[in-house]
Amino acid sequence: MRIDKAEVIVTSPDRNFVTLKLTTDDGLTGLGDATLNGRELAVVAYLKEHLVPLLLGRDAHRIEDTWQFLYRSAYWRRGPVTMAAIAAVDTALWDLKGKAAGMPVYQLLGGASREGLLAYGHASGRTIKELFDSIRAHRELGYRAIRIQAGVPGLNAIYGIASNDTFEANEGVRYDHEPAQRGALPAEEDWDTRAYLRHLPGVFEAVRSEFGPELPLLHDAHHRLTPVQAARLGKDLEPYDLFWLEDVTPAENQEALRLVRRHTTTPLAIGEVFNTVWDYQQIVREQLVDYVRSAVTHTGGITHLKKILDYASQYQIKSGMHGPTDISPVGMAAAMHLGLAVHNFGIQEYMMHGERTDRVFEQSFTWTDGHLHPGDEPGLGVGLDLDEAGKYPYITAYLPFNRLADGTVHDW
Ligand code: KDG
Ligand code: MG
Repeated sequence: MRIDKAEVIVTSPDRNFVTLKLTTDDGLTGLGDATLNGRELAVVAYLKEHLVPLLLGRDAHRIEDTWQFLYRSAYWRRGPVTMAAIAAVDTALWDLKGKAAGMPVYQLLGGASREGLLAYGHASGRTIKELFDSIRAHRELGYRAIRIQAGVPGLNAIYGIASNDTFEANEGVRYDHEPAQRGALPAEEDWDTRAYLRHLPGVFEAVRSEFGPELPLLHDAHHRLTPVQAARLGKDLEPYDLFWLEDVTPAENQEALRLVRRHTTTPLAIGEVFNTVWDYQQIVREQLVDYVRSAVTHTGGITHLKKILDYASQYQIKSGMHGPTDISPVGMAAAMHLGLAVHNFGIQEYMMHGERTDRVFEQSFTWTDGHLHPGDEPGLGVGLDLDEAGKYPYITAYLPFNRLADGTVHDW
């Protein structure tokens, strides 16, 4: 089974996606997600200019060897662009191996460790009333775990709070199919950490008294706090029994989490911007977090993320794979196969894709009672309709950024 053809497909149905499609000499095709939100074309160039020529003629069965070859032979290791490109190759090779074997990928990874994957969605609101509406709408969609993001009085625009347009377009479900905004320049938002820290515990108090103690609740701080601010937030949220508090401090400094951990028992999650096991070395060894947030798409594929999860499992740390809409249906399927197979699955983030995206990518996963299952099609169980994909050319889009009241660019 040799790789005969390698194509990079860019499409923008509800948002931009980059997909690698490998075709073998015996006619099988495999797909890999290479979408890097806001920097998509850098990965396209990396794949087209540097990896595709290396792949042609290779034995598609040699997944580990191909991974090591692409990673080590480059000399320049790690980084989101490199690791998203390698992830796409790796994922497409697992898809091919599954099709060649006539088995879903999770079977090749050891078989199912559970019946389905508990998933959480994103409820948000600028006010408590909007937030409650959003939580109710998510429960009606079947979600059994919910991330809570809330507006802060005095701040105009905060990342993760869906806009009015989004609210209306999606009939009350505050889903942002395009968390990056289409446009030539990134949008500017505002931020005030003290106002946020004062406001958030009251939001969780209100949510717990309305929805009771059972519902698993999560929150994402989007890397905006110093260690001591994060420690305080973790303590203040302890009465509300969070499933996790995510990305409290900027991800570069792993030591920051020591201080946070010393002061709070609120479970911590981090890692959606990490790319390799080395980013996790210290925080896993010192048990500074409870969940690792890496996606297959941004962490070198199924092969490498499985190694991270196996390492984490030695320290009772579980998976919490990143699954916003910028993870394509191919990346989501890869996450579901891996999550079903590993023992230390924790929870899966799942923001539903838009209808146009679902027409471009034919999918076979199921969503039952708040749980995902990748289905039993051979490989990943995702197809790509090239005619549909061709209708939606790439559109420049950036994630927003934020400034403090005095104009300083703040962490994100
Ligand atoms: O591309 C980045 C976004 O998808 C990310 O900011 C979303 O933080 C996020 C999350 O937890 O899904
Ligand atoms: Mg996040």
